[in-house]
Amino acid sequence: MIGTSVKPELSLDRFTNVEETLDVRIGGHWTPSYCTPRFNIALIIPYKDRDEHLHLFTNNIIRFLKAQHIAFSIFVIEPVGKIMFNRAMLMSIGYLEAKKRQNYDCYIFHDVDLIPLILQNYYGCYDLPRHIAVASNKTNFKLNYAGYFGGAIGMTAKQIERINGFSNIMFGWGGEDDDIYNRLRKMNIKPRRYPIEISAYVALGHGDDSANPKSMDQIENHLQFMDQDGLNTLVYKVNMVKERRLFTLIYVNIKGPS
Ligand code: NGS
Repeated sequence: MIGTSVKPELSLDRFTNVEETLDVRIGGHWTPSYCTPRFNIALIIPYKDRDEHLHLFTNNIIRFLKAQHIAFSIFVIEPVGKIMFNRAMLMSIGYLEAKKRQNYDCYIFHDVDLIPLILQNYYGCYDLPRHIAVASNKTNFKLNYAGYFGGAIGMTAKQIERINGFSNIMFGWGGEDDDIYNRLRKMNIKPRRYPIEISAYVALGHGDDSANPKSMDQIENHLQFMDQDGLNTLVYKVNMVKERRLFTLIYVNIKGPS
């Protein structure tokens, strides 16, 4: 798969029909009325300060999931206050908060700046965790590296619990996805990918986030502590829940460096 390259059309125009979102229930829930959906998914977006992307993303993904006849709820998890972004921790929180509301078949963790291009990239979960956003224009439609597990991933509750969720200690950009991959590998679980031709994305792109200076060290050294850093040590407080038209926004208080 590494080295193959496809170049789909990058036009976003076809995704901007807001009418398509009108029958979504407040809070961002939808179920097809004409069939029994194969999956009911929670789409979880770790988020901070990306209004424009969020607008574009939700309008696109809703249209996309509807075309796949998948029932969905969209949760946006945002930390309160000036705090370094901790993507993995927000993902764990999103998982717990979604699960509190309903037992979803599949939890999909998604960057807000990635738009799927190919409808065959089915947003469901299987017996193995999935790396869903395999390649984008940012990497010239190539897989970054063999163990790349970033952008968008899909896991069942059982698969998430098996690795104790995600790390709480990785503040700043980078490495948390590598850590998730390592957690899975440590449990002898090998995630799966669709071919790049199917799992291609447009990356909307953004300014540089501050990188996590400790990521390499954390990835290398803390795997052995996987059962001491994750869902079982997660501390947060829900500050406010806002049911927006296209998604449920959950503001959370977490502690960490600013
Ligand atoms: C690696 C990061 C990953 C990141 C990946 C892709 O270097 O978290 O780049 O980046 N690992 C570390 O920093 C240890 S991307 O192509 O999206 O810019 O996902």
